[in-house]
Amino acid sequence: MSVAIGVIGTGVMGSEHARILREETGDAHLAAVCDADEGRARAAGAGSKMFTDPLALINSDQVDAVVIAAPDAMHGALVLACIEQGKPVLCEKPLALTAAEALQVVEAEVAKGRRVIQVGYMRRFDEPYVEMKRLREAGEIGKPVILHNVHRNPVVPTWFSGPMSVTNAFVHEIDMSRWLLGSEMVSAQVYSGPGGDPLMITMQTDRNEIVSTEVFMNCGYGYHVHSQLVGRNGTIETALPTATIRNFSGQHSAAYPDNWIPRFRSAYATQMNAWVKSVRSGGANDGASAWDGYVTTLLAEQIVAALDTGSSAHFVVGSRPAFYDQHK
Ligand code: ISE
Repeated sequence: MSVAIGVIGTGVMGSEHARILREETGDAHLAAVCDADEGRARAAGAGSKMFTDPLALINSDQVDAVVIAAPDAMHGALVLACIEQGKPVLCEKPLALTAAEALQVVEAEVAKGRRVIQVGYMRRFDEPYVEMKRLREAGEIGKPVILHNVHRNPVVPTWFSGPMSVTNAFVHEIDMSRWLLGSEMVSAQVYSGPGGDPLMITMQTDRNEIVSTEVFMNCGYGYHVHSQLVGRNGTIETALPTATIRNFSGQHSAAYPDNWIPRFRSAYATQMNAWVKSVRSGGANDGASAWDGYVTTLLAEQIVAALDTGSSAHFVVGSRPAFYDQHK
C-alpha cells in the first residue's frame, strides 16, 4: 500500500519535498501539508489535506510518516512528537537547535527501540559525493590527507543571523565529512572574515586528516558547493555545477543556480525514495541517523562558541549507543 506522507512547513524546502512526493516518489503519496500560511500550504499541497497545526498533522490517522521542513527552531519538538506517535520522520537539517535537544531525540528513539528518524543531509545521496566516497573506499587516491570544501550562497536574507552560517549551512560539511571520510572530527579552528562572512573553518579528524571549509553566505554570484579530496596518490573533486557548458557571447561558461535546489534536485529525490523504502521495510539506509544529527548539532554548537570567544574547539562527543549498530 502507498505510504501516506505529511509535510510540515511549505517554504522553499517543504514545497520541494511536496513536489517530489507528488511527482517523483513511488510507493508513497503526499497525503497532507501543514503551514501557518494557508495560501502557501494550499499551493504546495495541490489538493491534499491541509493543516495549520503541525501536531494535528502528526496525530492524524490519515498520515503514516512525516517530513519536517519547518523553521529550524521547531525541529526537535516536532521530531519528539513523531517518535511519541511511532511515526517515521525525515527531518530537514538540523535535527534540533541545541545539542541538548538533539540528545533528547536520540534518547527517545533508543527508548522506543525502533529506528524512526532520518535527518535530511542529502549530500549522502548526491551522485558526485557518492562517487567520491566510492573511490575513496576503493583506495584509488591512497590515504586521504585533506578535504577542501567551498560552501557559498549568493545572498542570504537578513533573518539569517551570523551563527546560522554554522548551524544551518556548515552542518552539511560536518555531516558530509564524517560520512565521506568515515572519520570523526576531533577539533576545529575558526577564522572570521570582515563582518563575520565569510568564515574559514578547519577541522582535524581522529585519523589526522584536515578538513578545510570556506563558508560564504553572501558571495554575490550564485550557489556554489565544491569539494576536493586530496589523498597520498591523487585527488578527487566534484565537477561543474551544471550538466551543460555554454559557448556564448565570447565566453565559455557554466551557470551557477540561485540556490541549492537545482544543484541537489536529484539528491533530494533519491533521498526521499530511499527513505520511503526504509519506511516500508522498517530498515535503515545510508542517510543520516538521529545520532549523526546529534553529533552534527553538537559540533556546530561548539564551533559557534569558538567563534564567539576566538578560541579553538575540542570536541567531546561520547559514545554512540549500541542501538545504532543493532538497528541498521
Ligand atoms: C540552506 O538552508 C540549505 O539547506 C542548503 O542546503 C545550504 O547549502 C544553504 O547554504 C543553506 O542556506
